[in-house]
Amino acid sequence: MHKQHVKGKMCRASAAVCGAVLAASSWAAETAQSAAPKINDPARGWDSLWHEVIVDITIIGILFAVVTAWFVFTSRRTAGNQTGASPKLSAASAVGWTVLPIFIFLSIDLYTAANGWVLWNHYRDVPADRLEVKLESGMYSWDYTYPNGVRTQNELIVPAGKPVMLRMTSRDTLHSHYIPDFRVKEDSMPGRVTYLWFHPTKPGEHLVTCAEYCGVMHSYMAGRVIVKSADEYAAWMKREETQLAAAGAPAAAETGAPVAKPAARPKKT
Ligand SMILES: [Cu+2]
Repeated sequence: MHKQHVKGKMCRASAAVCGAVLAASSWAAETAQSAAPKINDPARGWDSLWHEVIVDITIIGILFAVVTAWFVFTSRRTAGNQTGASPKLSAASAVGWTVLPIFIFLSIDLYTAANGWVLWNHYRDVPADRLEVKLESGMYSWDYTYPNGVRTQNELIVPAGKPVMLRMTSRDTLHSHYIPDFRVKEDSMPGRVTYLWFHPTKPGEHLVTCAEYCGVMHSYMAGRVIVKSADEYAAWMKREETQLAAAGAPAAAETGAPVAKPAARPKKT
């Protein structure tokens, strides 16, 4: 009995110690995490805003349906020769019936719009630690140039876990680089540099398509984002670099990127 009691005490004591250690380690982990720059992935923000809007309009839709049904039911004609006798509305209640719904629905709209502005800032705020690729679009292909001069066409190969930024321009007409899975779409146009960024987190393949009518072959202007694991990406890039060197291509600095003008830098990077 005594032994059990002592054992119980020890258990409680060690649980307290364990708890303290766990709390300390989670605090340390949180501190380390907050030290690393936080990535505000717009794709997640886009999804939650979309979800919010769907919930809002569903609730509003049900509310309106119920109120309408109630009016239809309570104001129905109950006798064959019955004539309408609507109650007189005072000026105060007329104003109330107008102002209150406006106030409620406008506040919902403004709240959603404010969240939209926050999300827009996330779309424009590119993480400093990123892979930057230049894109020149043209009728009808997507031409990517990596910082070391490696080029690909219609296939953007990127490592998982690193934000990717595209600096885009066009050699002919207006195109729009759209990656539905990452919820990003941005025009590319001649004489101007635009940008977009996304955060691939796991290996996989994603469709790229042109979202701006650019000519008769517009619908064939499809490509892919291929997300590889960091190791596979490094191996692929090494092979490409070797091939580039073997082909005797001049260094990246000489070939220049397809973008001739200095790219407009997004603020806060
Ligand atoms: Cu196009």
